[in-house]
Amino acid sequence: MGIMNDPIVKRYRGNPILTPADVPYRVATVHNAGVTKHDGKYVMLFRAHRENGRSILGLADSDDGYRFTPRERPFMVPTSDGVFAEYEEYGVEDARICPIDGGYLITYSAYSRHGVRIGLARTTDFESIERVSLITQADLRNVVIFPRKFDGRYVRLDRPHSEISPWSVWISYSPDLIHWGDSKVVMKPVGYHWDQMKIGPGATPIATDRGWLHIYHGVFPTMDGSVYRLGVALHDLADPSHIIGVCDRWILQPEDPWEITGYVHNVVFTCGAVPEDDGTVKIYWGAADKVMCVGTALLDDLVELCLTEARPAM
Ligand code: M1P
Repeated sequence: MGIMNDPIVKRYRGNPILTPADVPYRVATVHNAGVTKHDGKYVMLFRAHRENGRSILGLADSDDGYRFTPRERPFMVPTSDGVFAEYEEYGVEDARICPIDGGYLITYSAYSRHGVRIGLARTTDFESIERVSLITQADLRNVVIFPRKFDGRYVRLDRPHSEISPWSVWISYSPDLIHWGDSKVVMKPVGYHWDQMKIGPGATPIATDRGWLHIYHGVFPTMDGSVYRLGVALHDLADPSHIIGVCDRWILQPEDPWEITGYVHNVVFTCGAVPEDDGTVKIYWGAADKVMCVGTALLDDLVELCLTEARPAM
């Protein structure tokens, strides 16, 4: 672990790395992007509000993971085809990318008059996209799929909400990406902690030799509105329903001016992180629901925090 007062996540000096002004079509925000590496290059699938308040997904490409060039046109807009049309009417949001089976699964929030549910789409090349299925009912979002199968089944973390058990993280399993079940709760907000109000899955989990590292978001209510921060949890490698440890402190909080003030104030929110060969991880976050930022951390440091500063998962 580095020097005691060093930040765990080192912000890139060139933040924010993507803003609405960089996009060649009209958008009010650029945030909450899923990011992955495809053919050695970085692909960022960002959410953008149109000026009617509804969201679409845009794509930006990068050679180095820091300087991104948005494509000329949006990548995914609400469809008018088939069963998806009714459920995407209000927009598509907060995509996560899971590399698996030689391609990429994309989970995204589909908003409509019926609430928010999760759509699953697939691509092999980030040129075309195939919608596969709507994989949750309403009022459930933040779905990340593990980039590996367990006993032949896909595994996901998700975030339902109920008055009795607010905004907790659950796990579910599927043989075919369409039918999901064997669900159980794995992690809950803990009273009088930085994430006491709600938690939600963030980036696609990353395999390390000591477990799956999951970077999640947590929310604390204040008299000045909610504060969104990022934290880490470590899941068992063979059985991801078992959480080895949740770090008791956050790893990132709103500090830069564009994290404190924006479309929604005081938000850092991740949908993607990319592990690198040198043991670092690039963590991408939406800042104040308005722009995209990136920072780096050592994977070993994040894992260590889950082990040495752990609190129970529930
Ligand atoms: O405005 C902050 C975030 O609020 C929601 O997140 P969640 O319900 O998971 O806490 C989402 O609208 C998210 O997109 C947004 O960044």
